[in-house]
Amino acid sequence: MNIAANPVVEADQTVYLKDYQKPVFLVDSINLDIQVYAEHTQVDANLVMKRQTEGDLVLLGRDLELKSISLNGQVLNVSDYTLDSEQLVIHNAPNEVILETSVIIHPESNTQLEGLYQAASDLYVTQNEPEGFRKITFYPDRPDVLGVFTTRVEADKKYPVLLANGNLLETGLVGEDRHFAIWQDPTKKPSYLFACVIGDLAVLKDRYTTSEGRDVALEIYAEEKDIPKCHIAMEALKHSMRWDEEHYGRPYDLDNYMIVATSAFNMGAMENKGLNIFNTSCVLADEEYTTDAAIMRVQSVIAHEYFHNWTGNRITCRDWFQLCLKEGLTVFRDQSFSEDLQSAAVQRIDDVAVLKAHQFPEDSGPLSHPPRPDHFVEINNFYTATVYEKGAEINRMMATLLGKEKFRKGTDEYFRRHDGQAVTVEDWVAALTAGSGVDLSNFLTWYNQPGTPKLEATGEYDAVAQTYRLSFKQSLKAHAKYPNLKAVPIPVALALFNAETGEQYTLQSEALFENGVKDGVYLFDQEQASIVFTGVTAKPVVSLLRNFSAPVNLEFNYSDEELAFLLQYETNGFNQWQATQTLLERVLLNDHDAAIYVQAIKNTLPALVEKDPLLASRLFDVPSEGYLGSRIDENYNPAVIQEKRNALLNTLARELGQFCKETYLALDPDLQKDFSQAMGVRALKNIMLMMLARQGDVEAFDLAYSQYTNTRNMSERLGALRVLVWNDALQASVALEDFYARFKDEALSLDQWFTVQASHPNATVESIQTLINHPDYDLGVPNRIRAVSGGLNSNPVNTWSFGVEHFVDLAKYLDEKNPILGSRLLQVLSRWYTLAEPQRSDVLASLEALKPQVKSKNVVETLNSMLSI
Ligand code: B3K
Ligand code: ZN
Repeated sequence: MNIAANPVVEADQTVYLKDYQKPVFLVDSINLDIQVYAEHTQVDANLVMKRQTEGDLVLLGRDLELKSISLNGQVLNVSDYTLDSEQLVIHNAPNEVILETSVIIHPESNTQLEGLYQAASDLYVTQNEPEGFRKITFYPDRPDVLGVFTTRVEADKKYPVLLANGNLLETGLVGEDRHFAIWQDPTKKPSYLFACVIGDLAVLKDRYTTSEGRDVALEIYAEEKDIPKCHIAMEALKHSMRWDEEHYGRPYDLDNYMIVATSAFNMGAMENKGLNIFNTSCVLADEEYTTDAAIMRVQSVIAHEYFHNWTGNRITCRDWFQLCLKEGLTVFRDQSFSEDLQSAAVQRIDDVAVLKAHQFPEDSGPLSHPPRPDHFVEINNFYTATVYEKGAEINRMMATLLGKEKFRKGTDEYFRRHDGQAVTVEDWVAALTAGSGVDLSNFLTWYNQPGTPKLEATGEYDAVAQTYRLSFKQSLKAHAKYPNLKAVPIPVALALFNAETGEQYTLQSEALFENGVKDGVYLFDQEQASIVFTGVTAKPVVSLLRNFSAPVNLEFNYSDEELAFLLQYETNGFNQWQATQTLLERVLLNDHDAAIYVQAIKNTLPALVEKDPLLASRLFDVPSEGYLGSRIDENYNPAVIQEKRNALLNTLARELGQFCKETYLALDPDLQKDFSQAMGVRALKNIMLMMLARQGDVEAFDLAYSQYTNTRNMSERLGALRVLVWNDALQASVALEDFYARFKDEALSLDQWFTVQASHPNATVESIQTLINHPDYDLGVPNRIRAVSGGLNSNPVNTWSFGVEHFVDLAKYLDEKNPILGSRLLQVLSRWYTLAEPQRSDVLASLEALKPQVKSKNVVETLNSMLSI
């Protein structure tokens, strides 16, 4: 049979970037009529299409029952087209086509959460990115086909809310029990941005006036009881709209913006044009029910989806290989937005911590791929930390190099050139180059090759000449699939400090990049190079990669004293934190003494607690067991890491005990001037409390229990609950019971109840099984699955023992029911090959045994990659 989809799908199902071909037909408009019934849904589509190039008319469709099809008014016979499980091909189609199809689909039994699916007894929603629309109707379901959508939705009146993208044109009744709504989206869009919602939901309304004077109706739809938890999201939405006008000159372009919350969702949220669909976890925010971290996440995801309106929707991707074009840029934009909401240093710390904990290990293991991959089997497997987070870092590097003004000129040029188009990473870099006047073309190398570069630096001080020479060398580990690795441009933001006075030098060097900012940025873009600073009057301490100016592994031969110096004197909060991390990593992995860290923290903390309590709290971050494990490439023994980390925590608890108690008792979140400060104080107090408990302070559990009881705030309550549960305190069970009774009808809070138990350091196969057997555990709700699995996985000793079976079983179960999630969860085991024997062989055997039992492209591709090490 002729399979002529674009890009070409080969027999082994791998799709290659090099095979990209323009669409044969474009769609001018599509009229959809979606009629929802209890046992099925009928979708009628009318597509007006024009030929662009020679070839067959290919419409993609999956799990569709074709009832009728006609072309330009003529009913087609089965001999006029070829239909298989993935597509419908019409040979010899004329140049202008009006195609009418009618299909039956089954959202009521769709557990994959892709296409149109029933998310709850009273709610139907869609998820079409990347390839879900083909599960709704036959369509050239690819991002470079942009059409005008008109959507009629019809359903029983027990679903009063009928939404689709764009403007509401008409509503009406159909007989006694049914009604309809017709929506039209004036903007041309690819099918992955189509959405509709049918349900019984309440709504929070507000308005926003854009910089152009457009009056926009804002609506957040959720369950009635959750509406009071939607105010923070609404404020964040308005804030994002203003922020994008001010920072990127991008106003909103429709008269309404709707957000719908559902708990049955595979990821955080989806940027459908004018009708975002969100996981409840990324909309609902209220200090009584959600933690501070969750509140920050809500704001950043609201911003992220809103920012997609320009970076993703108005300018979209030519093909799915370009995914990082929209995701990397939008993550960079939401990170910058969040830096304005709280301590900017802490936002950067948190973003880098995610990058290092997820993207670095991904990029050094069997799932490593370039931010823009050049082949895939299942695109859903490529919504990865590399595409998102490393993609964001590439944009950040270019922005750092250009400085604010030139970067803005570059993005202006991108929007000017490509509005309304489906483009590539090359187009983005070319527009930035043209707009800024700075040639950025060699940044394309970052997009095209995998791996985290190693950046080795050395420094030489010449006291007589008063010069300081910094030499750099970069290298990448060989990669079987990408043999021709090239040097990448690395912006190194740096500062020199006078080791005697602690003051920062004003940098003098001709090699610094002129980007209009005070701090120095050196663009290192060769395999080796050096830079000389003059006027360095005393031996300096150098601070490199300030604000983490490039996603590389830095090696510099610091002494512990120099790191302690940076902890105290560096004014860049991120590098202050980085110094603590490097120091502690040495204690943990190379048996250095912790005393230097303890002293430096004692010197630094008091003033910092006043200034930035959130940053102060982060300076207590002890690298997690998972992160430490990811730094070990062979003979990894999770139990040894756990033991060392516990020993360090015990030392810190002992050495800092008094300090922790005083800090805990002195701080009051209710006395802080704003949310960000209060959040910092809460974070710090929770850490102090954990330290006190570890130190064996008899009072610690009483303090924890009283914190648990005397608060309405979830961060405080959960922080206390964690201390009690993880330390098996006497009060643990009564607090757990209380928590359950309070929050049993609040799904997101109840997720926390599951997580706190699943993440108990001494969780066992039995304790996890008890959670899974709990009546509130539900394999149909991804958030609940993640609550337990994520908790379990926070203790690698558990992940790599009884956790292996847990994750393998989940992948097997979800393979058919929800392969996107199944594949994602299986990835937890991707670094199995680094384990010491006999664990390594045991895990390998479990993975091999899974192979014949799974079928989905998602799980199979992930498993094959994991095993091809
Ligand atoms: N674009 C969506 C992700 C869709 C994932 C499909 N598996 C969310 C986001 O990045 O905003
Ligand atoms: Zn996104």
